[in-house]
Amino acid sequence: MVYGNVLVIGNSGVGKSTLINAVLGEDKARTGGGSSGVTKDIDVLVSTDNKVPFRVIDTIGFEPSLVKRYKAIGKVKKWSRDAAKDGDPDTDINVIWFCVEGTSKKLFPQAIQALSDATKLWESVPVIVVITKSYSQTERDENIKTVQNAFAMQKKYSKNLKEIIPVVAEQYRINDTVIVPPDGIDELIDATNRLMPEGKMAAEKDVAAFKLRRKRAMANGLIGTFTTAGATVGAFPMPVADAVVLSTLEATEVNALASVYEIRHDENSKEFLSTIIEMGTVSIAARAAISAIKAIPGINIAASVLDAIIAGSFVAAIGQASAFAFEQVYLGEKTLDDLDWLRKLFESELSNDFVDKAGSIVKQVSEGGAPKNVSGMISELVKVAFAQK
Ligand SMILES: Nc1nc2c(ncn2[C@@H]2O[C@H](COP(=O)(O)OP(=O)(O)O)[C@@H](O)[C@H]2O)c(=O)[nH]1
Ligand SMILES: [Mg+2]
Repeated sequence: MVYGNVLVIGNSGVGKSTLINAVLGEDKARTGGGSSGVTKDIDVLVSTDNKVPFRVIDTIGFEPSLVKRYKAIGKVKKWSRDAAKDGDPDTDINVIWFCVEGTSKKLFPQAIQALSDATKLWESVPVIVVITKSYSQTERDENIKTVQNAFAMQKKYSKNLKEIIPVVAEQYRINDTVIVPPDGIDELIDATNRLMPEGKMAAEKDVAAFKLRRKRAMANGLIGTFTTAGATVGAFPMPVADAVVLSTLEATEVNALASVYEIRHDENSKEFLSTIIEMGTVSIAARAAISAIKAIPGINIAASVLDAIIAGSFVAAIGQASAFAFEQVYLGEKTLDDLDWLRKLFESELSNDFVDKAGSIVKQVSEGGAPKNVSGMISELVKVAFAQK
């Protein structure tokens, strides 16, 4: 059984593939440069019969040329995005081996910078720095210190550095009589196994954070679209009463946001969803907010403009408050039974703060004279005023 994945990165030619073969105990990875020896994109490697209990992912090198390096980083990022999207725990990265070449310690700081850029998605995954080709015993301490210093300069990332292990993956012949034997491979396997449980939890945390960021981005996109639609409904007289069109729009918005946060329509969610719609459209809080905005002294704008601002603001505020409520349920902080909490949330979202924001848009538009593209301009103002901080 394999129970984790190790991502191996480092400049090309540092000895990643040779290292992987030494760890797996067989020649699985292509080595040695030249067109046949270069790993293309990404290779996912396992030992025969899974003797080594983790998968190793060999990557193309991080070339010294910037363009090529960004390409390599892009491949790693794409792989990580796809893996996270699949939601398959077996495609998480649990430990990262970052390979630097023992014979070129001047390049360590630059190489370690590239590592942090390429592995942002796995911001909590443990890192082992592998110093490859550590043929010279006397340079090992100096090399370890250089790695530590390079990490110390990266405040955010330094907590991920768990081990620095010098290795010789294949025996190295210095001259006829001096041969450096393989070294450090067992230590690397042991350290990787030891870090695996921590790496599993870190990967779960990072994937959860990634999914939440995507949900927030999707929710914000939806709220923006519905806000524009709301301002448009408010700005132009409709054959049907605006209130009817708006509450339909708001209900559609709330349902779309619910599905972003994986809240399904069923008996459990029914009351939660209807409470949101009710609070957002017919509640005392909502009515009070509308009267308060209409009563702002000294406003000098057409009724349709005022309606557009109010309608857009409601759609934006309901969207933001629902997205917040759904997120709390999604994260397990609240349940679909917490209706009192939900009512209070909407009451507060549609009270003073709401009137302040919508009121300031009213004043801005009133002072600026009648805008040409009423709904477009208003929806932009509303989006800015109600954007989630
Ligand atoms: N003797 C010896 N050669 C090594 C070692 N590590 C890498 N090499 C050599 O360095 C070259 C590049 O290694 P490779 O694994 O293909 O690097 P990669 O591009 O990072 O995958 C090859 O010629 C390897 O044989 C080692 O530990 N010992
Ligand atoms: Mg290689």
